[in-house]
Formats: sequence, structure tokens, C-alpha cells
Amino acid sequence: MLVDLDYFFAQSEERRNPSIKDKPVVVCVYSGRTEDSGAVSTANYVARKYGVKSGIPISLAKQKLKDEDAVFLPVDKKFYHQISDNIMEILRSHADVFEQVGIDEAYLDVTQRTKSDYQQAENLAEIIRADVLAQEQLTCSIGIGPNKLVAKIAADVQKPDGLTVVKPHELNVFLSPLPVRRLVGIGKIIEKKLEALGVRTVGQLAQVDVQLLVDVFGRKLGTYFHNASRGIDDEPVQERGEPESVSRISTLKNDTKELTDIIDEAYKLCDEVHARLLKRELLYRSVSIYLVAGDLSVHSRSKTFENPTRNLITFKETVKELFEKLLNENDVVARRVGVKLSNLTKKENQQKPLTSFFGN
Ligand code: DCP
Ligand code: CA
Ligand code: CA
Repeated sequence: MLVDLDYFFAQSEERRNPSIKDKPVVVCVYSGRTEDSGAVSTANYVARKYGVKSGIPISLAKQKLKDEDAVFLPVDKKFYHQISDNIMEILRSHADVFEQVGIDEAYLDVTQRTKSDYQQAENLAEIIRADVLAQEQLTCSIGIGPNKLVAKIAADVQKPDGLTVVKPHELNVFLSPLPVRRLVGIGKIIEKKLEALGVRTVGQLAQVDVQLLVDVFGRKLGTYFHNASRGIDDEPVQERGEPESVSRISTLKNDTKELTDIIDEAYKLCDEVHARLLKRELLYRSVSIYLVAGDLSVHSRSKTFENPTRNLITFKETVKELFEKLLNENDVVARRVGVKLSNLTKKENQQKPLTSFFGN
């Protein structure tokens, strides 16, 4: 099954302040440039009725909601991460194999514990929904299917607070009428190309000769579309390993050439990245910095140490040194800056690098 939390950031805000529940709630990533510049991170379903959704400019959302008593809030990632961590632990406890795939969704292989019985899986899904609601006061949507591909689509078709079960013999009836957009990996551009071939639905896609798909989209994508349209997918649910890197990037209040301004911002990012490193009990060997210039060119510098460390001072000193170097070598105005730690190892097992020595 695939469990996805409903309008996650906005629902988290509703939980914190239930009085906003019936109003349009819009969670925003403010860039800090002007009062309304930035993009909508997500919105509750009340706001979605007015056409407000992830990715649109905040100013546009305000325009759409100008006659409503709408609530605009800044993202509070720390708060959402706490809720997410708690919920992921609940979900993990109900799975044979658990794979978190984003801040608000996870695949649960429940084949063993349900003995491949769809009714048992459905009962389990109800238990999970009740559990998440009781412990964290959030609703989610769950899709159940014979594989990850189908479970993901199933979770999406009855949002919010939905439960959709697709048994193997129902695959065809379930998939055929859906727009191709529902398949993971099909965005606007591919949708257009498929439309040119006269293909709008998953059922129509299933009718297209696989060779034609390969000719148009290449072997990898073409075969994927061919299989996906038939609900074929054999990707296993897999526990994710430790991350290969931890990083943060942010937009400066004003474009600047001043090292001190850049460092001020970068140090804040260092603190956040370092907190995540400690929380996951990791050590780093490499420090990188990023600078996106006013002309949007991207510059970066890295330094790798002999031995793994978790030292924050070393991290910050290295970041400073790398920015100094970068600014000496390039005449650039900084617009966005970022820091990254990589070549991570688990604290108790320093021998074992998570990323290949050869890869980077
Ligand atoms: N998110 C974001 N920017 C995007 C998409 C998502 O910041 N372009 C954030 C906010 C979402 C969270 O990620 O709350 C999870 O994304 P989902 O795509 O699962 O969307 P929601 O949970 O908000 O809504 P839904 O009920 O459709 O799942
Ligand atoms: Ca979601
Ligand atoms: Ca999601």
C-alpha cells in the first residue's frame, strides 16, 4: 500500500490552530524579496476549490482568494518534520517492509502480514488510518494494489481521506479510463507528445505498439509506459538507506557581493544541516558550498577531509574558506547560497562509506 498524508503542510497548520479549518489555508514559501513574492507550497481543500495549488505564485493565490477570509502562513518545515517522523514510525510498525518516499508518503509491503488477502489489507488500512488520526490528528489517503505503481495511483484517486483497493482482476477497469497524467513520470510535456499520438487515457496508451513508444520516447521510457499502462511493475518495496548528503540552500534578502552577508546566511544553513547530521548520527568527510548568481549561473566549491568528522566549527570554517575562494576567483553577485555535507558515514561504523569513493 501507499500511504499519503492529505494536504500535509496545510493540514498540519490546521491541527496546530483548528480555528482556521473551515477557511482557505495557504502555506507559502516566501522568498523575502517583496511582501508577496514566492510560491504556494500547498493549500487545504477549501482553498483548492478556488484554484489555489502547489507552485502558483503567492500573489496569484491572493488574487483568487481576495473575497474570502483566507489564511496565508509561512512554511514551518521543522514542525512538519516532527509530525512526519512520528507518523512514519506508526506506518513502519504496520509494515513487513517500509519505504518512505517523501516527507508525507510511504510504501508499505504488507504481503506477509495479510497473507496476500486484499480484505485483510483493507482492514489493516482502516486500522492505520484510525491510528494516525488518533495519535497525530491527521487524515491520509491509502491505495492498495498488487504493486507500487498501482498502489500509488490508487491512493491519489480518492483524496482526501480516501481508501482505494485495486485487486489484480480489477486492474484493467481501474486503469483504462484514467488520464495518462496519473502515471508517475508523465508530466505536461510527455502528455502533449502522447496527445499528438491520439493517446489521452491509460487504456489508449496500452493499445499503442510498444515499438512506437520506444521510437518516440527511447527504450527505457517507452518500455516503462508500455508496462505501466497495463499495471505491470515489479519494483520491490525497499527500506531506504541513509542519505548521501544533507544540504540546504536559501535565497538572500538582497543580492550581494559582500562576503560577510553571504557568510551570515550560510552559517544559519550550516546550523540546520548540522542538526540534521547529528539527528541521523552521521559523520561527514566533504563540505560543499553553492552560490547562484544574479544571472542565475551556479558556482560551487568542495573540500574533502581525510577522516570523518561531525565538527560544526570545522564545517563553518570550511564554508567560509570556500566562499572566500569562490569570491576571489569570480566576480559574482550572490542571489542564493547553499551548503552541503556529503561522504557521510554512520557514526558507529566509520569504516563503511555510504557513497562510493570513486563516485565523488
Ligand atoms: N510541497 C511543496 N511544493 C510542491 C509540492 C509539495 O512544498 N510543489 C510540499 C507541501 C505538501 C507536501 O510537500 O503539503 C506533500 O506534497 P503532496 O504532493 O503530497 O501534496 P499535499 O499533501 O499538500 O496534498 P495532497 O492532499 O494532494 O496529497
Ligand atoms: Ca500528500
Ligand atoms: Ca505526497
